[in-house]
Amino acid sequence: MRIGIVGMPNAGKSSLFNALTKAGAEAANYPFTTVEPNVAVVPVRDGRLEKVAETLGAHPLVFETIAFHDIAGLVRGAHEGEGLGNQFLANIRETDAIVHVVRAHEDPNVVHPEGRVDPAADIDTIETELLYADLEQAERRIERVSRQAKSGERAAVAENQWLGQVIEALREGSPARTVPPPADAPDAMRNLQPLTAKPVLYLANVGEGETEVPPEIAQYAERAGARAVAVSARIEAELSELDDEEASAMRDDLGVPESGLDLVVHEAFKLLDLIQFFTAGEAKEARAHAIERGTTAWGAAGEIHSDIQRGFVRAEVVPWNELVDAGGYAGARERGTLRLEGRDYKMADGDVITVKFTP
Ligand SMILES: Nc1nc2c(ncn2[C@@H]2O[C@H](COP(=O)(O)OP(=O)(O)OP(=O)(O)O)[C@@H](O)[C@H]2O)c(=O)[nH]1
Ligand SMILES: [Mg+2]
Repeated sequence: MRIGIVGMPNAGKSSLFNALTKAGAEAANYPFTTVEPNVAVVPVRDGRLEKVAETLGAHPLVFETIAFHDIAGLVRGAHEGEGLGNQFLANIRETDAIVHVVRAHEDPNVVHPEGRVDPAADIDTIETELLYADLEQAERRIERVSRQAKSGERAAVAENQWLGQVIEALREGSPARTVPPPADAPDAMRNLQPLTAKPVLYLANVGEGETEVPPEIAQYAERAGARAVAVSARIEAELSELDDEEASAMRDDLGVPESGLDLVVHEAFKLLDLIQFFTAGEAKEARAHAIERGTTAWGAAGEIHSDIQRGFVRAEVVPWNELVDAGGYAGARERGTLRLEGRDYKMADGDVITVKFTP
C-alpha cells in the first residue's frame, strides 16, 4: 500500500515525512529491509490486534504498513517540467492514494512560493497541475491506443473511447475519477494511472497549538467528497525526536493531541477502502492483513501464504471481539462463536482466521 505526498514547496511535506519515518523506524517489525530515502514505511497500529495478542499471549505483533512517498514541491507549471515537477509526478503515479499537504500556518519565517498564505488557492494550483499532468499522459496514451483500436479489438476500442472521455473531462477541469472505468478494458485504468483518480486526504498543516481544519480547507474537501485532517507537521517532526515521556510533556504544554500522526496514518489507510483480518497463535506472532472488501476465505488464505491457499481445507473464523470475550480459541469454540467456514466465505473486518490445510 503506497501513498504519495503532494503539495506546494515549503508546505510541510518533508516535515510530515520525517515524523512518519521516525514513527516507522520505531516499529521493529515491518516487512521491508531496504527502504528508499524518500519512502517511509509506517505501521498501521490497530488496537484490536493488540487485544487479540494479549488474550492469546501472542507475540510479536506485526501490523499492516503503509509506504509514504515524499516528493519535491509542485509549482505552477510542474506538468511542463517546471521545477522537475514532471519527474516527481511520475514517481507517485504508481501509488494508491494521495495525501495533499496544504500550508495553513502563518509563520512569516517560512517563505511561501507565491508570497501569500492562501490554502484554497494552493489546493487549486496543485490540483490543476495534477489535471494537466493527467491530460498530457492521456493524450500520449490515446495516440497509441487509437491506432490499436483501428483493428477493432474490443479492449482497445473500449480503452480508446474511455480515454476520449477522460481527456474531455480533464479539459473541462474535472478529475479523471469522474469518468467510470470501462468494463471492456479492465487494464485501462492501470495503463494510465491517473493522479486525479486516486483518493485524496487533505492535510492542513496548521500552526503550533491549532487543532482544527481551517474552514476553507474543510469546505474544499467536503465539495470534493474527501476528508481533511489538521496536523502541525513541524511539531510532529520535533516530537518524533523526543523520547515518549518528553514528547507527552511537550504535547501537554502545546495542547497537541496524542494521536496526530496516528490520525494521519489511519485516515490514509481508510482512503484505500480495505478491511483487515488477523492471524494469531498462542506464543506465535499476531499479524494484521489488509484485503479488499469482499475477499473470500480462500483469498485470505493466499494472503497468508500460497502453500496455505493451495492446501486449503476449511477456515476457523471468529470475530476479534468474540475471541477476546471468550478468553481464547478454546472458549470461543465452547461458546460457538468460532465457526467453520468454507473457501467461499466472505471475510469480515476484524475476523481472526485459522486456515486448516493439507501441506
Ligand atoms: N511554523 C511552522 N513551520 C513549519 C511547519 N511545517 C513545516 N514548517 C517549516 O517550513 C519549512 C518547509 O518545510 P518542509 O517540510 O521542508 O516543506 P516541503 O513541503 O517538504 O517543501 P519542499 O520539499 O521544498 O517542497 C521548514 O522550515 C519547516 O520547518 C509548521 O507546521 N509550522
Ligand atoms: Mg520536501
